[in-house]
Amino acid sequence: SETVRLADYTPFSHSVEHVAMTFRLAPEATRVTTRIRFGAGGTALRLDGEGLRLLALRIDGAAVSAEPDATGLSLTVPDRAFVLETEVEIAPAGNTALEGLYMSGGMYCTQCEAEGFRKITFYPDRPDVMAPFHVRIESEMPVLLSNGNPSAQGPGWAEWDDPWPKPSYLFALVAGDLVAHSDRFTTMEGRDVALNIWVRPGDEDRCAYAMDSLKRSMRWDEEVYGRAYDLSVFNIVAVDDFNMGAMENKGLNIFNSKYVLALPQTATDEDFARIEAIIAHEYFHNWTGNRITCRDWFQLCLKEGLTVFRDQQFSADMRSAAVKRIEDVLTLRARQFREDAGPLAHPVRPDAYEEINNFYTATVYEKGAEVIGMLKRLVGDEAYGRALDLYFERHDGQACTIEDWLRVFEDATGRDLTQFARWYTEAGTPRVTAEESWEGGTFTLTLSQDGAKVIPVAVGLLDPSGQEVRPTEVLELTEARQSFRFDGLAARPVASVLRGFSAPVLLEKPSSAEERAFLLAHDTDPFNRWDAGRSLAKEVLSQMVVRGDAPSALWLDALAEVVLDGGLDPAFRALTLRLPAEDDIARTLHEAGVTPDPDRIHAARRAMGDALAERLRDGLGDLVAPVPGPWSPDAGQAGARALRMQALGLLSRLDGGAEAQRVFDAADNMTEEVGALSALLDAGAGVAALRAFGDRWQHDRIVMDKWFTLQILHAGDAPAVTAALVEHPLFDWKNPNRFRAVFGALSANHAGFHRIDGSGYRLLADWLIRLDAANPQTAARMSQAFDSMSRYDADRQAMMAAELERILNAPGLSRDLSEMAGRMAG
Ligand code: BAL
Ligand code: ZN
Repeated sequence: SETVRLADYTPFSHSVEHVAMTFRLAPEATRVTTRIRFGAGGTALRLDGEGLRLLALRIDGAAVSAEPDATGLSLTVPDRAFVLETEVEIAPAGNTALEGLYMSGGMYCTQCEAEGFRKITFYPDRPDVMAPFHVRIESEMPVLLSNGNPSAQGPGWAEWDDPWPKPSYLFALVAGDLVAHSDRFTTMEGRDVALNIWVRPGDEDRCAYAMDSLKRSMRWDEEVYGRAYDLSVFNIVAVDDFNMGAMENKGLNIFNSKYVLALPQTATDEDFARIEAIIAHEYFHNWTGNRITCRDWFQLCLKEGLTVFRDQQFSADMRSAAVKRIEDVLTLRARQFREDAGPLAHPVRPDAYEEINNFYTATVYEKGAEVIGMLKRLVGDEAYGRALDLYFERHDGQACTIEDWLRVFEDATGRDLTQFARWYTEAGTPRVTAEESWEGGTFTLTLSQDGAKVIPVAVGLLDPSGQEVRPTEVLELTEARQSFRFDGLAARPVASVLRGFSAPVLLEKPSSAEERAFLLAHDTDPFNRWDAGRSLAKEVLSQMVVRGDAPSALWLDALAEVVLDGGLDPAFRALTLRLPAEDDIARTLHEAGVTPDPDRIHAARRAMGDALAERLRDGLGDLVAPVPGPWSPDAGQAGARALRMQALGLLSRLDGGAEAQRVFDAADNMTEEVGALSALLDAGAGVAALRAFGDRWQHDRIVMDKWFTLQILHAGDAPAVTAALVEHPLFDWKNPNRFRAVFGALSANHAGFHRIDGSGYRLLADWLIRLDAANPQTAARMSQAFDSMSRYDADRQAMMAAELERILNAPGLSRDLSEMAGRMAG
């Protein structure tokens, strides 16, 4: 396969002044006519195009004959402005890859990012070619949608006009038998905007939360970033078969239905929070991504890192900033640190790829957002605001690079960001070491790093009674080793380092268990308070795995103190109660030079939970009491339910699941239904509840995904349970959500996936090979389960390597999966 390199970037030969398209929709033979007005640009024109049957080609009205090759069309064109017309035929019904124009549940829809538009028509399918589009759709379907504003319609047709120049990856078209949940929004500029969420008939009562989230997102972007919406209509469509979470097409966002549809009975609190975040994320892209886009796909983090950062800010404002930060760091460590530590590690701005779809990663998205958070921390909130204003002013309508982005900050602040730019170009998680000394009233903190980056390290100091004696200050680590002095202290302080997780680094700070228990009890920074408990728990768990120790009383007592403190936010207490994941322990052990044994890790984590249940025995009754008040999706109630469900899981270890069964039977919301079912499954008492759940929800695709996931996640022998479930009539493997529900759960069941008989590895590889023939993008994404190979013992490594080899030898393997398996096989 060919490698695409950042260093090889060259601008496109021609400008595109305008695009007019006509779609005559039919499942097996859709006709697409495209009329492109090109500016002058020389006589050689190369257009992308894949799987298109070319029917006609005209230049300035005169027929031309040309033969497309496998990836596009090369033409000789006039050395002046000209109009190119093409007519092609495509077959959306057979498109199982879900890229380009395809069908889902009887409706037509599109997914063009990153390179799907070339499966619709011949075009310069690259983000730096931007043009206004006019689209005509002809179809018997009642609802016909495209980007921009509606311009005209009649029986069997509709026309749309998008005045904002956009790259082809933001093109979208939908045609279906749909109903809308509608509302209106008036922008701060006085524009009246029609808001519609389009769903299949019967789903319209499940859109209220997504609509509410949309309106709050629109207001928030006006208030916080000064950005208003710019069309007369904003459409969202829910689609069941979708490779990603959602897509920010201009004026026509297309969503995976699980991130739109929600009722208290069908969606958990986590689902509600994710819907709010993804609705916001796609909406925010209208400015960070659409109005200002990427010059090339190497710059993907320009829009994704920034837009994730913005949706994180939004969720923090809507909910609890402290809890949101902890959740984001949990995700970052679980996904991005893992990625950075393995064969798939790459810089936030990669410099080479074979298949760009493989770079929609935790590194580009989540680390990309962390880099922006660091930049904001370094320059301060006020300067960040000025820099963003300048970014929108200077680059509106352009396709930009990370250099443009950093230049804006340099110009707004006068700061040289040459060293900071390394965060974009160097892969890997930096290690920062903190050492302390105390002499004559002066506390010295010495920080060192294994690289040469600018690292903002937020630090605060507490006195021995737990009072804060130095508020949070951002230290800038720019050298290999630097000392920072704090004078005039009456007693040796306890340092709280890397507050708020001020940089995405591995912090090594030699400190006693007592000191961490002290921080868990007293730190005024909620993130570090939680993280002190986390690091203590990891240490205890590691010692249980390696030395067979019992869980330490110090940890149990310190944790009980927080969990039983009714004055603390229940969401925070619930997070503190959450034990480190087995995969996280495996990574931590590996980093410490210990080969992780998945069975021992699993057993130790169970023993840890049992000990915790014993320690909290007297308090669990109160903690599992029903959450008062009518159900609401807000952060307060969600936090209370999270704590209740954590406690229920512990109680089930003591009562065999009796209380969980009562909660399950009485549940009127999905959070408690799933929480109780999980507790029952863990207690080995879930057979009846699982059957009841399946009977109740068998007609609901989104809920049934949970039914598949839960059984595998809580299975003793996950591969065996998975192997049985793929025979289930509802296992529709071509639906990405269902495939992920099953095989995502298999790889998330750490002990099960890594069974020493190799059955987990084999089963996943079998299905990746099968899925690859239908949907390479999702197959490649799911193959990432193998990226932790090098952590494990020689037997497991050999078995994983053999499966990767088997994948690589599969006939007709896609570029997507071939690149991923090749990188992981080494
Ligand atoms: N642009 C792909 C989907 C998203 O990040 O919003
Ligand atoms: Zn995005």
